Amino acid sequence: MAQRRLAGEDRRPAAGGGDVTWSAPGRVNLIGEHVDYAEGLCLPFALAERTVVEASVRADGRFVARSDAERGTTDLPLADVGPGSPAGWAGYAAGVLWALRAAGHPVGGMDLTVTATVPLGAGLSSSAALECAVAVAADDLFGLGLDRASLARACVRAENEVVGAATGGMDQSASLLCTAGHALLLDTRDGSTRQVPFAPADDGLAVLVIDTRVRHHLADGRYGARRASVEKAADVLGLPSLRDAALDDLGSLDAELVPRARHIVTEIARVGEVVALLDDGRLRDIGPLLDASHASLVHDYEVSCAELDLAVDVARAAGALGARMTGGGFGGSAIALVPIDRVDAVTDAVRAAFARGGLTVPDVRVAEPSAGAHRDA
Ligand code: GAF
Repeated sequence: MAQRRLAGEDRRPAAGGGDVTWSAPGRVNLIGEHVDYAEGLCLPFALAERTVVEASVRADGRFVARSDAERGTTDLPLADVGPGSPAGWAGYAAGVLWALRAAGHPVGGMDLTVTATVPLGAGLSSSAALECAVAVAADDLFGLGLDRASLARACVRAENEVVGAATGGMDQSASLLCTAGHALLLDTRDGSTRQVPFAPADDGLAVLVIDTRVRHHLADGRYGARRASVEKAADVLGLPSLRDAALDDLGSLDAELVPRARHIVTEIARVGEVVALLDDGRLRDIGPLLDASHASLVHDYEVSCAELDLAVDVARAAGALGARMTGGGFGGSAIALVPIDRVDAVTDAVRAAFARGGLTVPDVRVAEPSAGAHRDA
């Protein structure tokens, strides 16, 4: 990574001296979409693509962060960090320091240089990867000794309160808690987790990630509108969340809330079914559940888009066992479960279909279930 320096800075190296980096991964969610703000179950796994921060303590109480040309440099006193400030990408990073301080932790100024291999806006949690890399760096540099759940909470506050995106906590938990060769079964009701062995290659399979290159932003209102519907539905039903709802309960809801609530109830059930199949060593059989999840996100939750649907349809026709959009939707990425000997055929078919449609050709890569956030060196 770049080893650039800011001019005239007031930096102290980490204990042990020299430059130290921390990194955190992006994620794919295998299933359990848009249920993390309804106390539901999710099943993400970490990608090999990571955001890396070279970080050190600053004695002058400033937050100074630089990244590649697209993201630019931010420099402000930590005391000026708060809701809406700084705007843009740096809010995710500075917001973590703000949230840690708000929780009473002794966090001071920090200098950061950020590099990332997680594509931005691709629905692969580039924002959470940045937050989580900063969180583990701050935890080490300021000797906080916090557990991963506490760090995840700080990252979620950064995103909700400083950036203003009303997201749930799945992405931050995935980035902090995933382990290589596993998917993370996350129960967002009580925060409990279980590592579920997940090594598609052992079954002759691969999970393809198809980045449609349609960019989305979770603070643009559509995500928040879905969350508000779900919270309203729970309220009308007199429940703390839709985790406790059954399909039979939904008849008393206003017509426009019924499909939204139905997605939540059926998606949580699908996660349970997928986990049962994985526990049984039957990864090959989860395809229909991935397909059903996508259909629910298209018709009931209405968070897909034409490009995601094209990717899913073409992948299936070319030999995928199942496919679905992953992440917040409205663009971003789809995943497809593919026999290894069909990876090239599915990749070529998807790319060719987009080219024929005059669309930007997607990036298609095999996802490797990878490690969560850690100190690198
Ligand atoms: C985005 C959000 F950040 C997550 O909290 C989650 O709701 C996801 O969309 C949809 O499952 O990634």
